Amino acid sequence: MRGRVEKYLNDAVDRYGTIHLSLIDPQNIKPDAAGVLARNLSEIGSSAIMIGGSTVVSQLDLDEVVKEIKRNTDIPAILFPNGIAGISKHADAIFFSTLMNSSNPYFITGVQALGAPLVKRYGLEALPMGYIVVGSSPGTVGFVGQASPIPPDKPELAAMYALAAEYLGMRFIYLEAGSGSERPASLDMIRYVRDTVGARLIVGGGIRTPEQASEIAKAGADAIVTGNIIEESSIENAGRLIAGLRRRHD
Ligand code: 1GP
Repeated sequence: MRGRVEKYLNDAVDRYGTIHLSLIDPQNIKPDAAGVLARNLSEIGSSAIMIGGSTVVSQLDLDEVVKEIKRNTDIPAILFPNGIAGISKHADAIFFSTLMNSSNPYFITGVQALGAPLVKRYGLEALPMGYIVVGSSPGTVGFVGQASPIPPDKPELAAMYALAAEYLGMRFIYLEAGSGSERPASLDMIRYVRDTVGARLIVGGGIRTPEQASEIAKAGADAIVTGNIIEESSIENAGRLIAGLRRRHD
């Protein structure tokens, strides 16, 4: 069943070709600053705010950050949880993910079973996602999630996992190279996955420049996620990146 946020995301992809999603880690920012940042990101054309991080442990901190984001913007606030602490009742939706290539069942179905009743109780829209960790330097997410990252030169393996996720009913596939990764997912891998599945394809991790974003869009991504460039450099950088994506489509 497709809800309001999923329809919004699909409409945005139809309209802009490739959309931009902003990732805010609630551990790296104060609630007030998160609200201002989210407002600015929405003004420069980011389509939604994702909130999460691989090491989030405080649901209280998360709640405050999500509340301020909701107070300051109209674009959807979508949880991008690392576990139970990543669930907030103040958000609009949750990327309800399974870490497809983890070697630990906890990250494949265990934490999902624990979190599902809470998602229901809070009335969060669940966006079913196959989350695939890729590349040679996935960093924290690869370590914490006990993933066997898919090597950049094995695009067919990423496509196999993506296809399995799609057959399992997931409507979103996320190719995750890891926050702050040296390199984003390889273009060959993105193209291979794009040619294999019809699900919405989200690519994130290590994307820093408009040129990289443009190439990734050309390779077939429906959505590009940036986290570090929003937190570390200026918002103008994200603005240039989004403007580049829009120009591609016009
Ligand atoms: C991490 O893919 C996201 O989960 C974003 O990565 O912080 O490198 O932009 P960056």
